[in-house]
Amino acid sequence: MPRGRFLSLEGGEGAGKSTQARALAAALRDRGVAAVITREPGGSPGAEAIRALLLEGESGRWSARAETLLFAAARADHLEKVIRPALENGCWVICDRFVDSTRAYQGVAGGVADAEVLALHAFGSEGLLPDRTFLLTLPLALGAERAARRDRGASDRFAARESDFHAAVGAAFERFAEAEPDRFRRIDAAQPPAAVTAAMLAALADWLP
Ligand code: T5A
Repeated sequence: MPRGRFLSLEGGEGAGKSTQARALAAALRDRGVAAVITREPGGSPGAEAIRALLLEGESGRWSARAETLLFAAARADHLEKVIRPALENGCWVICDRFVDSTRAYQGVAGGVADAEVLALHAFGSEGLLPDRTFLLTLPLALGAERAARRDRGASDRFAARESDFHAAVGAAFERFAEAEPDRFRRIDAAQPPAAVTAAMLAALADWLP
């Protein structure tokens, strides 16, 4: 059984990652590819319990270092219980956020060194990286507007942060994409949903049956 492909979707708040994870999975299944959708933080029962700790409560509930440890622990469980078994069964895994989110949010925007984030990833998740990462790009204001419309004013600990924080996150993702052009594909997420999905499929053409 050939190993499945591991795809991650990254980007700022409201970029459309969850919408596109669903649409991409449906498009892959239409092409006969077995695809599993999952998300971070969360994706396994243990990691979903950690998700609640991370997303609920006061914005200053955890330091960036404590958050980094919690995300790494959640990811280790998610990888062991869900992602690796699916890949070994030949399924493609579409993950809504992965370690690049920790590098951007806790790392660049939160002040934790990238080397420390990656060292924890090496320990917790054996350093596994996605085979391909789609960076969904759109202006911050448009993402915030989409998320606000969806959430009707309610926001979690991260979405509630200042616009400077979100600008730092966006700039960090851009730098990661520039540094790893083999893994990353930038996708214009300001387009209508079907056009975004088509762009991702085009960026997978080399692997599609
Ligand atoms: N986090 C996460 C870290 O700090 N470190 C980490 O290591 C990890 C893994 C997770 C939070 O945790 C932080 C980052 C996050 O702040 P979450 O609740 O899981 O939070 O949510 P997010 O991943 O942030 O997802 P978002 O809330 O930003 O939304 P999505 O998934 O990007 O967007 P989506 O698909 O829900 O779409 C938003 C709205 O826009 C519409 C949708 O219908 C929806 O209403 N929409 C579009 N409208 C017009 N055109 C399009 N192309 C559209 N696509 C979607």
